[in-house]
Amino acid sequence: MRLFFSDRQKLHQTTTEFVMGALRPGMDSSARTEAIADEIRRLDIGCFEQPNAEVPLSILGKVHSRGLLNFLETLHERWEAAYPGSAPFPEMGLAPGMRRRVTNSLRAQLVHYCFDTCTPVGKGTWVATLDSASSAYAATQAALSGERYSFSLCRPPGHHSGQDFYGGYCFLNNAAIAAEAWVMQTGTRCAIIDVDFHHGNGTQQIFYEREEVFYASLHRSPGDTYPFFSGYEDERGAGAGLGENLNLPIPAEGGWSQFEPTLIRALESALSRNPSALIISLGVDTYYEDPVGGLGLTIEAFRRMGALFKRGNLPVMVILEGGYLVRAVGACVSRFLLGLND
Ligand code: SP5
Ligand code: ZN
Repeated sequence: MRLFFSDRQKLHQTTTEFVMGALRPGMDSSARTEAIADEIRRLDIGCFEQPNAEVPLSILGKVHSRGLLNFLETLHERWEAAYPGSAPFPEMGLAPGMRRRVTNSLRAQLVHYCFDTCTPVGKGTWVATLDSASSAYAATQAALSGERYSFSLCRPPGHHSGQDFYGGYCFLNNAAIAAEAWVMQTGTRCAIIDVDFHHGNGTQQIFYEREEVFYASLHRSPGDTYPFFSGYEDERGAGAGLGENLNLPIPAEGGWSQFEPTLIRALESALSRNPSALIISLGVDTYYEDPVGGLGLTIEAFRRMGALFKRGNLPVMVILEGGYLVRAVGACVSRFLLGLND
C-alpha cells in the first residue's frame, strides 16, 4: 500500500469558523492529519511519500472553473489588502430572483464562490490545498503503475467543493481530481464511494451529468444535517449521467448493523457499472463520538468497512475527507487501511 502526504499541507491553518452567531475554533485542524500519520507510522502500515508531481492544470481545469481556481489562488492576498485583520466569510446567501454572478466586488465574489461560514482561508491555504490535491493525484499515478491500494492523507478535504464553488472545509475536490485523472489517463470508467458522515455535494455536482464516473454516497439524512440541500435519494444524475448518482441517506444512528447493508448496496451498484478502479472518500466523522458527525460506528466497524472494499478486485484509492475527534481519527483510519490491506 502506498501512502501520500505533503509537508506543506499543514500550512493551512484553520483559525476560526462562524456557526450560529459565534466564532469558534476551526474543526479541521492540522492536529487531525498529524494524529492519523502518527498512528499509521506506529502500526507500521507504511511510509508516507511526498507527492512527486503537482496536479496538472489540465486536470484541475476539467474539475473546477478557471474562475474558482483564480479566486482561491488570490483570495487571501486580495482580502488582506482590502480588509486587513478581518476574515473572508460570505456575508449573505443567494435568494431566488438574485442572479448568481461574479461582480467586481470582492465581498460579492465571496458570496458567489463560498457557500458557508465554516471554511477559513489564510496565508498558507492555497499552497496546502494544491498539495492536498497533488496527494490525491499521486494515488492515481500509483494505481496506473499497478499499485493495488493507496491512501492519500488529504487535508484540506474535498468532497463539498464543486465545479465553481467551495465550502465545508473544502477547496479543491481531491476525490474528483483522482477520478478525473483516472478517466483521462485510462479512457475507462471509475466509481467514487463516499462514506463520510456528510453528503459530498461537490463530488455529486461535478459528475452529475457524466456517465464515466459513478458516485454513491452514504451519509446522515440531510433533512436535519449539513449540507441540508443535497443528498436526497431522488438525486439520480441527469443527461448522460442519469442513473450514475446514488444517494443512500441513513436516517438514524443505527451503527454498523445499519451501515453495512447500505454500504454493500452502494458497492454492488458501483461494481455493476464495471468500473476499472474505486475511489473512496473516507470520512471517519461517522465515529460514534465525533464532535461534528457521529453515526454510531466503532473502531472495529472501520476495519470491517475497509475489508468490504476488497470485493471487485480493483485498484482502490482511499482519499481522506472528514473526521474530527483528534484522539480517535488515527485508530479509525488505520483500522480501515488494515481491513483493506489484510
Ligand atoms: C469534510 C467535512 O466533513 N466537512 C464538514 C463540514 C461541516 N461543517 C458544519 C459545521 C456545523 C457543526 N455543527 C456541530 C453540531 C454538533 N453535533
Ligand atoms: Zn464530513
